[in-house]
Amino acid sequence: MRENVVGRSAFGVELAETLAREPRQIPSKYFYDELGSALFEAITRLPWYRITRAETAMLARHARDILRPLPQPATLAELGCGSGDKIAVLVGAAADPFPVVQLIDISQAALDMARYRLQAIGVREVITHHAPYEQGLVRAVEKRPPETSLLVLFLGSNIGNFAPSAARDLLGRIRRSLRAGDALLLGADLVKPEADLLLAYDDPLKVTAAFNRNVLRRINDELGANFELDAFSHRATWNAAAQRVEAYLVSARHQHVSIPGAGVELSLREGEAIWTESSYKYQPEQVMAEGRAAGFSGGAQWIDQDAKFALTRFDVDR
Ligand code: AVI
Repeated sequence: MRENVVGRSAFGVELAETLAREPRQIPSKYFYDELGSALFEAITRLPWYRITRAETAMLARHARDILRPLPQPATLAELGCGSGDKIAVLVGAAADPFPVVQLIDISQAALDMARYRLQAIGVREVITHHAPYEQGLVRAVEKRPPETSLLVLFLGSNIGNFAPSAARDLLGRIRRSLRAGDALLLGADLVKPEADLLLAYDDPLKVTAAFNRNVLRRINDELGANFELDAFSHRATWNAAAQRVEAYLVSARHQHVSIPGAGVELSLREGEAIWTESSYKYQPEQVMAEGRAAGFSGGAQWIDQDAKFALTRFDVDR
């Protein structure tokens, strides 16, 4: 059993609790080990998954409008930067240089790659925080240079993987860590036709199925479990009332699984589904309302009507 960022015992303890729920659950944050992150990267290149491409194009197209209200000199901090592609697009398209860029991610490999990318396009100081969002945000605020404004980026519809109350909580924390003149840029996927959502979350190449099943491989690897991966199938459904795509791993037969690192013995029925992810989709005005509820003063919104994706800048009044 390997140690990991989250910590073996924290992973095992949390899994024991979530697998005991009805329906059983595995938190989606555990998707992102090295292989899971690579599979997610592959998903972002699928023709049916449009979030990443749409958002990157919008960042390039609207960079100057997005950045214009920020008092100079401005700095950036991205929560969950991944490979740094998107922040690099924003930096590359900006009229003014950024003296400092801060990157927050739970993957050290992602931070290394993103740092390299930004340094290659001339960012003088790149500060990385190997941490989850909340902790990384606290550290980034501590490290912000005095006399600069700060734009926090929370992109990729990562907000969509939070239940509404947790999303509200996180937006509130971000707001409270900012001061007058600062801003938040939030990328949120919008409600769209069910057929488009199901193609995005159950793609014909089965990359999303592999991404979902990989969490069982991770549990086998890190917690000594004996999940048989081909005894589980991927299912994605659109829950219109809750405005979310739900992902499940469905047991193909009645089976027993041991997870020693979580102290769990599971007995699964044929057809029993383990809930692994929720991807909430928003209406544009719901995004605006969430920002205001968190204490932001308003801001500006850009929408890709074709991909149905919104970038929203929330301002902190001066
Ligand atoms: C990272 N997150 C915003 C993705 C999403 O769309 O919910 C993860 C993902 N799950 C399946 N495909 C992509």
